[in-house]
Amino acid sequence: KKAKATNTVALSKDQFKDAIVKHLRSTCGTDEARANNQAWWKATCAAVNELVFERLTETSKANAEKDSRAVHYLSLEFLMGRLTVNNMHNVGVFGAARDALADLGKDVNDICDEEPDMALGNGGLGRLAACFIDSLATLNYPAVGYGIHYEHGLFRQEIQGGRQIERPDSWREYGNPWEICRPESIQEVPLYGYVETVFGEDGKMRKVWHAGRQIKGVPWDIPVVGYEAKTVNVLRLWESKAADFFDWDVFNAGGYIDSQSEKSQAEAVSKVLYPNDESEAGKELRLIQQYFFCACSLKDIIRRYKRNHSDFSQFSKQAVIQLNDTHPTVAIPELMRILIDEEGLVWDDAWAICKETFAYTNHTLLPEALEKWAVYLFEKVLPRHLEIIYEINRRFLEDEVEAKWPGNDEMKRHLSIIEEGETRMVRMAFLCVVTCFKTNGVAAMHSELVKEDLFPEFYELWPERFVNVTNGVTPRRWLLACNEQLANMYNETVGTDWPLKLDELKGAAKFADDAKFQKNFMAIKREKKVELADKIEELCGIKVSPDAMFNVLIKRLHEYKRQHLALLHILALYRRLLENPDYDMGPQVFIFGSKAAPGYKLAKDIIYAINKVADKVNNDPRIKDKLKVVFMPNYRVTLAEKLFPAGDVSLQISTAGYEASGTGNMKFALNGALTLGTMDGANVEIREEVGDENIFIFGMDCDEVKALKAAGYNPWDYYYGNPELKAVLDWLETDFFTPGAPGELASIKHSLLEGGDPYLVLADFESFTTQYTAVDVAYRDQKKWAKMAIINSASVGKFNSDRSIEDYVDRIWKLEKVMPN
Ligand code: DL6
Repeated sequence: KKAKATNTVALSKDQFKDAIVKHLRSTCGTDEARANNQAWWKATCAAVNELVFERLTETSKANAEKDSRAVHYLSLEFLMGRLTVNNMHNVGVFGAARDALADLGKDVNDICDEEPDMALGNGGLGRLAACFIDSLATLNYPAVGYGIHYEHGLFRQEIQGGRQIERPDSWREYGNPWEICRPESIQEVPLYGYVETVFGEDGKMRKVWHAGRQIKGVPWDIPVVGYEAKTVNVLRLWESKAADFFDWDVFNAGGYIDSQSEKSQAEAVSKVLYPNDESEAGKELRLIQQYFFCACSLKDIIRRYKRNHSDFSQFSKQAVIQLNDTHPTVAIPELMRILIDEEGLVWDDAWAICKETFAYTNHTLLPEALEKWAVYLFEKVLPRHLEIIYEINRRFLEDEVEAKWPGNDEMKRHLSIIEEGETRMVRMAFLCVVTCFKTNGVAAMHSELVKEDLFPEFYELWPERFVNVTNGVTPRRWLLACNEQLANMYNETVGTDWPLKLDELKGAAKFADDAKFQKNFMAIKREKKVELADKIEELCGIKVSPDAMFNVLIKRLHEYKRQHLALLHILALYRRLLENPDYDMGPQVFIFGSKAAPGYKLAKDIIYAINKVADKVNNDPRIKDKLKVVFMPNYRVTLAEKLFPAGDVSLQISTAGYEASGTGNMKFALNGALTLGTMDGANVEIREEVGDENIFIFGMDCDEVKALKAAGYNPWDYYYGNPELKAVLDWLETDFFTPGAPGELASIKHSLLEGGDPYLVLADFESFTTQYTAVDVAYRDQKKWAKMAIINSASVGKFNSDRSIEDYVDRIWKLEKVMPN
């Protein structure tokens, strides 16, 4: 039994076949005999789009007619991955398309493999945005995602000699069938220049921003297809172009290069996604990127609002703007500027509108990721916005801080949106919290830390503004599309409504002890492991056994995520096996997938070390294939879709208090992996759902981490206190893994000892290795393991992104559903 197809729009196999052939000819200018796979893919997408575009038009018509309140999700990142399979599932034609292609002599997987990943994001934050817009469409909520149409998404990672090499990613080099250019909605964006104070005939003072440059924002719309395709919303991505890019006079006078320079400067704005989600980068260009997409998006929102409204009195009732982290914060002073300077509102009215329109999601507690912009940069690029920020700050400090803490200048300095110092900085997170009617964290524990540790005084001022919305993932992509076998098993067990009501998987938990169910469940897991093992051999040339326990650690590389803790454990296992070839452990494979920010040296050193250790371990006959280590290059959504279904053990090993939520942890559990993790982020809530006996928790909790740090953490105590830990750390300094080049892996040891081990890797090592022994023992009891895996998969309905969206709607957005005709 296949997952339920929509009755309203689905096509039969024959209809689909006709549509593909028609588009091969009329859209791709070829035919069945000559077409290559790229053309087959484009023709297939065009056939799907016949359904998608119709629903897109119906959706925007329904929204316009109802003049409904909508959420505008502003995000510098949308990590969409591929869309073909997802869209086919959501419009209910996957089966028809697969069979139609088969009849035409084509394999659906080969055809869909032609699609490049739309990698317009770095990691969790960007992928969350993609899941959220999927859920918004599925739940029929009026919503627009706004972002940047980067020419190059996140870099493509190659591994050469064990090291990460970054290559440009060109996701739309040969065109992308999912996007539609909308020149009718182009926007102009001013930059630089100066502000003039003028007095009108009525004697009123006005500010006029004389911009030094203008660039153009060209919108590209990606349809966002809700499951069962009732609603098709839009992700609108802005591409930058020169306002008047070609200077004929200069060109005719022989200045061929100069005539192009404005064009290249303008186009640089949407050229690349900054490959770092944890700190500011690229300074001026990045600030311009942020302003560019906020300015275009606000103009777009206001244009749509003005179709039905002649003043701004209803604006905040019609539009809610969600700031996905602080990256779009400049939208706040931009809306103030538009309302005051262009629309003639007085400050108080404009401020009231802003305060009711914006909401802010915080995704990190790491101090280096909390954005600050130098005042001098603002003054240069956005002089009027700086004035507005100063005024927001003045009123905040003089009115609200003064009222709460009278005469307390230290508190004013502490809470000021402007940080004083050698270089004065604008604290973007403060600007968000001061303005937004809601600030949310992304998991229960994180939201508590946002209140207690990050913004305690703001929480004291406005406790009602702080809420939690635990993250979620879309089950359409992360189960239905990526694990068809398990999806079908659930269809047979609990019915076909689970892609919309993930809680219904709970019905499968009662079979957790059933021998036949266990056998089928584990057979599917094995099938996915075989598929992954083939992929590993293809990409890495390493043979791994699908009967080994697959331990998977896939996420961006960062010290707080502690990939190096897993590496130390691997070294310990290797050492135990060398010392005692009969050391009692089941065969294990450790699989990593991770990109490091290009400028983050230690992160790149960790990738190198994993690869060097892998070389040695995988080729050492003494350990008889009991241990294998794999680093899969170019980790991205498409690879993730193969990794999540195949994992046995989901490694979620961040230092407690540092991972805001995590979403990979949810995808693994949904696909029947057991978590080995710390009490961090959403691991805490996963444990609540699956039960203490079905998860492996290790290490210090958040309070213990804080206490150890406060008491003065000394990593050397752990180094000298644990001979195995000392031995593996010392090993990194030898040339055992890098023959002839001793010390090549030493930076890891140094960061953990001389560097002070900021993320307490050594403190958690012993607990980690001990708990891993328990995992190994549990895995070798396959009946017990099957039961635990089934309970995990069946119990994580809470982590459906539809639930997250309903929480946002209930706690923040207050939207109503609109059903297109
Ligand atoms: O909320 C989505 C995701 C969380 O699941 C991760 O725990 C968190 O690390 C990630 N945060 C970022 C930081 N970006 N910034 N700024 O990506 O968000």
